[in-house]
Amino acid sequence: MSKERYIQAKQKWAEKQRARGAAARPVASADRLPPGQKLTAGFPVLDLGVQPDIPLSEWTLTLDGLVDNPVRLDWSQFGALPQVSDVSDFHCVTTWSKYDCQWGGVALTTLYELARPRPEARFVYFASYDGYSTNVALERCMDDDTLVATSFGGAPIAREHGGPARVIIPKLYAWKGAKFVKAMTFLAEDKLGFWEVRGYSNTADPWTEDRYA
Ligand SMILES: Nc1nc2c(c(=O)[nH]1)N[C@H]1C(S)=C(S)[C@@H](COP(=O)(O)O)O[C@H]1N2
Ligand SMILES: [Mo]
Repeated sequence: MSKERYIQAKQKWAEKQRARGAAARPVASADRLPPGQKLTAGFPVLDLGVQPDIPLSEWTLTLDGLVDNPVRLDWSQFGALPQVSDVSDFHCVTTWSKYDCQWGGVALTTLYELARPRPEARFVYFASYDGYSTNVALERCMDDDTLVATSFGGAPIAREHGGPARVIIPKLYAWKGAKFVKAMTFLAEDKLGFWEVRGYSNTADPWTEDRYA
């Protein structure tokens, strides 16, 4: 990934956090409902039929692959990293969208900085406690609205929505955001995740209705 993109993302984060001040104010995206989507007031649950129960004392997040500093963070180490909050819209490929989701957690750029991926790392593969996986190009997820979230609406993320921690990548269809996230592996070559091997688009852009491969 280019240094420039990474620096850009961090700068945008700083601007957002500064603009927001102590009380989090919603910062909505300029374009709202992507083509073919319907707004929902609720919050549907999509999973593989398993909602793993992970006690915080057993939770870890592993950052590995092509990195100079592989780490396994426990809950308190994760909580000691700089925390950010962000408000974003959520688009599921099954055509529902939810506006103004207020997420709190650690920016992906912070985890990137900690693990120090080597220059040849261009993809990240997310693995979850329920056996789910998904993959994203670093160019698409090292951005100012992308985080490993541990809170939603100011409260810990409910188990059904992927707690203790889930990935949020607002600009991609929501299957690219792993609930119950357990590991992020940095790779030189792309490796398809659970839905990607089952016919869903690898790029997953809601704005171009990039739903299926
Ligand atoms: N671990 C895991 N993450 C997952 C999924 C899953 O089944 N398991 N489903 C994905 C899909 S298809 C969507 S739309 C969102 C749903 O998040 P929600 O259940 O909080 O609405 O999580 C994504 N991340
Ligand atoms: Mo989805």
